[in-house]
Amino acid sequence: MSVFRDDFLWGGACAANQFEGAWDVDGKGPSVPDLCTNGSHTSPKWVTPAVRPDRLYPSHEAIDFYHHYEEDIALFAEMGFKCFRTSINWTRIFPTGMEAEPNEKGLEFYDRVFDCCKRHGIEPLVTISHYELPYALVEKYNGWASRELIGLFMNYCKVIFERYKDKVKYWLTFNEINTATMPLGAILNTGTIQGFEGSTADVPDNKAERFQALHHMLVAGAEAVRYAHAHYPQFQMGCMICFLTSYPMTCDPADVVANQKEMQVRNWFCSDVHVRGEYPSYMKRYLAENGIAIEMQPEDAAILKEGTVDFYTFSYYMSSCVTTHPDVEDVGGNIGGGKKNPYLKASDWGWQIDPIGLRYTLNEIYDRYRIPLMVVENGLGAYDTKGEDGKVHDSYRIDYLRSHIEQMAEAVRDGVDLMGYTPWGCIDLVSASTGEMAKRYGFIYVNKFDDGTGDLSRERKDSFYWYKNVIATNGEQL
Ligand code: BGP
Repeated sequence: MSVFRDDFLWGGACAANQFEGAWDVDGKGPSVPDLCTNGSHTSPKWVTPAVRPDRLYPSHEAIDFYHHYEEDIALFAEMGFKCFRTSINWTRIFPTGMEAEPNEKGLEFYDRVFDCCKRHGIEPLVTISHYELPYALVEKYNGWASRELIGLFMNYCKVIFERYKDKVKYWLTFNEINTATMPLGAILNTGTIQGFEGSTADVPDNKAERFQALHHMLVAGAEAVRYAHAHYPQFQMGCMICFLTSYPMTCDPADVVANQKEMQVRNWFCSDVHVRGEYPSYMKRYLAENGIAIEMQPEDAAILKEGTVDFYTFSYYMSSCVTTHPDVEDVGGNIGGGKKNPYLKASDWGWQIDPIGLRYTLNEIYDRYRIPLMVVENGLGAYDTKGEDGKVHDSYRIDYLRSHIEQMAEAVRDGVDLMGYTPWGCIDLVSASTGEMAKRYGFIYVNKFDDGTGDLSRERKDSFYWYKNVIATNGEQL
């Protein structure tokens, strides 16, 4: 007997800006990633306020899902997907984010995508905003630093809710909203990079501005949930957290508290607001000690309270350690860094692999909130090479996924209410952090390379057949 629910949502996850391509087709406007060049593990991407002819912008063609969606969704269906997590590109619907009327051609594209999912019996799970802020809003408002964005975001939400109300039931507000607690969130999420040109590693950090922008996003997300609940009772509204599990490096109580503080600000703050509907008490001290005074409007408290989510989703790739002791080695990779854990191995990009940490994390989140959970990103970014038979034999990816699913099963045995699992980049796509194609996650290989070449043809990797059997047996055969 499988430990997973009968209606467990097995599937995969992608994001519009990382796989659609067609960046200026059918009226689409530029979003922040369309102005990010390619980079690598060792050389960061650049942001340029205008497209430069001498640079390569990987989102512009990406893997051209825009023109391959039927073929790709058919491949997902062949694997037995029950669920497909994707996002809507805000700039396909409102090219600058500020138009009075939406772009009909953009709306039609997602009609086609969701209809295609439906034909294959695949449930869409839609992220409303996955690192796809209209660049015009950066230019005009310095992104989410301005409260104006709440209204503009709501215009967008109202249009897509009404248009897709019969096609989409599961929605997520902001992808990995909590990256805004870290400097890297300025590019990915808050868009507080007005006028900036240069390496993503050199974006000047303004912490107070970032937390103000994050406040606007939290209010906007809650307002979207509140509006959806009032108008579309059939919708299930979720949040999405980049869960960066960390452990105290030693049993020194000072390390334990340092880690607790890290976990609070990085991981729990945003979801405490999303799930419990108010700022947690520990944030008062953190904000005061960091000289941050968030401007709140009188109506914000009620919006946050009334806009709490129905389910909790998160990405999980890695873990790290926290210490107060000097001279402990940094992990050298990971989203947000951290200290190296001697018990763990790391991916080629230095992300520390920790399947047991997933069981631990699921238990921690479920104990805290008692609402259904879903792992909406997990996976191994790896260099894939083709064997002599011309196929990709990605046993390393299978090992990674198997060990994480085993730990999900343990968490379910522990009593966690787990709704589903959508591993990241189910088809190869552009990396969010480095802009590379070489960092591949997919069950499906795409012939597209970092120099922009490749015929975009799709091929099944070994993991494709393995995952198909995992789904067919509801996770019993791993
Ligand atoms: C998450 C993002 C995704 C995705 C994934 C893998 O943080 O939500 O957009 O890209 O990480 O990261 P990367 O592409 O940098 O390997």
